[in-house]
Amino acid sequence: MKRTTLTQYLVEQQRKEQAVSAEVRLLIETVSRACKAIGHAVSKGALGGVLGSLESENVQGEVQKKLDVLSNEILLEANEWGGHLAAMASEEMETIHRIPNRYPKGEYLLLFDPLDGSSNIDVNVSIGTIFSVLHAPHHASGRDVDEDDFLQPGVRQVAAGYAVYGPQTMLVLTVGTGVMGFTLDREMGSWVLTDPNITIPEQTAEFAINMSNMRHWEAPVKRYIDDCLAGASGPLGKDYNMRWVASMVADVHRILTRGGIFMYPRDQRPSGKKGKLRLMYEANPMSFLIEQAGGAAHDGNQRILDVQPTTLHQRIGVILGSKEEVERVKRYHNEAL
Ligand code: P6P
Repeated sequence: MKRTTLTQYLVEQQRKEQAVSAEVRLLIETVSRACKAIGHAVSKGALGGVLGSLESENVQGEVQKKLDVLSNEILLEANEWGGHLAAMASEEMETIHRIPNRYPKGEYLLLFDPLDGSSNIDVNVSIGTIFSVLHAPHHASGRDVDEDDFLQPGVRQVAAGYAVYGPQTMLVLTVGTGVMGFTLDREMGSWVLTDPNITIPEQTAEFAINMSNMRHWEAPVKRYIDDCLAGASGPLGKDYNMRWVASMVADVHRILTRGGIFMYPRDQRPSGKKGKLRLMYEANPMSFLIEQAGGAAHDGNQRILDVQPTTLHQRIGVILGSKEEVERVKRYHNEAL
């Protein structure tokens, strides 16, 4: 049976729908190759001497895992020379990484969380790479790119996706014309289109949240989870199941595959007032994918993709997934105003 590869899909998107430029096609193919290399390093585990933590901390103040730093380096090195980017930003780097002068510069910006779910690396649970592509606004002006050029609302993303390193290694991608899932054929080394036009069921009976934070939640979140826990005899009239992998890529992949609602809301702790997850390279790419698959993504106040960023590493509350459930949580927030 003829199988469509990532390259063929991107060429068709470039030719038929003008959905991607030649530069974006090259960028996505380069990122997908880097994800293959990251997945290979991850799969070696202890045999590759890459497990465990370093003495260093990242800009988030989180202890860096060896694989975090390795994954970041793989993405930087893969994308520096291609001529498609002006700069990159990463969860693992305090400031932006400009393309060195020895290479040509392009008109796009690449943002990534090189290895999300780090707390799961050493316990062999699925983790992933999240990426987001923006236009570089400075390009036309000829001035040097700076951090402010990255601070664009998520609605301006050109492309977004993730690789999930699990029982299968998959790449899930949108260029604004739907969500496509590719499975890595390890023998051929190619990404094969196995899940075309992924859509999320509007309804669900499965929620994902870290319940140990319950005492810190704001009232609307507590009300919603209480309603879910009340089951069929409660206001929602059905029994709910709960899942929490504590790896955003794995939780979002499950929701794209079978529906559900994912919640990492802001809470009442000083450290949680803005949420835990990062807007630019976690919430925005995942929200783009979720909306392209027919779901919704909200921060408790507004649509995540409409949020105007103010800093590169800012955090945000995240409520995303099956549209009907996200709308319900949004309604509970509005009723609490
Ligand atoms: P908690 C992983 O560290 C991460 O950034 C996301 O991938 C995940 O959804 C969340 O944090 C898990 O957080 O507090 O449950 O460990």
